[in-house]
Amino acid sequence: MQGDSIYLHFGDITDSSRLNDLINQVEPNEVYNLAAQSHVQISFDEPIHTSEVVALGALKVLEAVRNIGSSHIRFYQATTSEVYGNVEASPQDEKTPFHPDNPYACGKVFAFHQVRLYREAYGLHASNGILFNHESPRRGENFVTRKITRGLARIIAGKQDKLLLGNLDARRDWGHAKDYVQAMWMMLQQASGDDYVIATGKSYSVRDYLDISFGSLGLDWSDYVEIDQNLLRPIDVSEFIGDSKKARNALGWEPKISLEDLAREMVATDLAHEGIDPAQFGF
Ligand code: G4F
Repeated sequence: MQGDSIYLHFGDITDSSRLNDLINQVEPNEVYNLAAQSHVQISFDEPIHTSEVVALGALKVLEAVRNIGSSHIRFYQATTSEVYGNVEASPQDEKTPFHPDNPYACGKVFAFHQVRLYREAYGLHASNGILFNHESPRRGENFVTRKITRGLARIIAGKQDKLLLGNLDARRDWGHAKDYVQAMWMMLQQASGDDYVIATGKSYSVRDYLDISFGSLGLDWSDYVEIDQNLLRPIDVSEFIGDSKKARNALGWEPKISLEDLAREMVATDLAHEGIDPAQFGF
């Protein structure tokens, strides 16, 4: 598929032969592996599929890159704060031990070590970006930030009365995807591959995010939110908070967009999606 400046090639991350063909055909300079079944709760329901995509999928891309035998290719792996699980250490940095608490995170730990191994054993320019939660108006609707802003816009539009959520006490270090994508690119511009935590260093609860987004329209979320026991996970990580000192020093990276601005952007986009002019609410 062709656009103005990008080509989209179809392929399945679990299909090694297709990955090999594509890497040979495209001869990329940089490969970013962002492919995943990335929903934590779904990974409890579909652990095998999740592992095939998240763990073996990453290894298959690495193999395709190694097979081409071309030393100029730089490889980025989307690792995640989920690799830390419920650890005592806070904030988490590159030296914090891994304790994955769901099938998705277990797959990501496997992939992390394969990337490190390919770097050390084969000299591949390969980096793990240990990215904490990153959101934008393009976020899938079954992740909590977007579920909240979509639900809020639908409430304003009169299309739903209630918003069903799970654990409101969970705390996450939420940044804006735009800032985080820049960090991914910066990693591949370095002389050699390495592992970097990318985070804001601030943690907020789901309740805080409700306060910010409903508050931006002058509403009290407790009038609309109900807890659905089915949305509680077998294990949920209570708090993530990242220390990205290494990335700040080595890459010169820092997050620019606050959680308040991110939430307002998401609320405004979802209002517009419902045909409501965000300017009505002072946006
Ligand atoms: O938005 P979430 O589903 O994101 P989660 O589980 O933190 O994972 C996201 O970020 C990770 C780090 O970058 C990625 F690796 C991963 O792929 C994904 O992008 O849930 C955030 C928190 C959780 O504690 C969850 O229990 O919100 C809580 N929550 C409460 N009610 C809910 C809901 N999460 C979802 N998805 N839906 C709810 O109704």
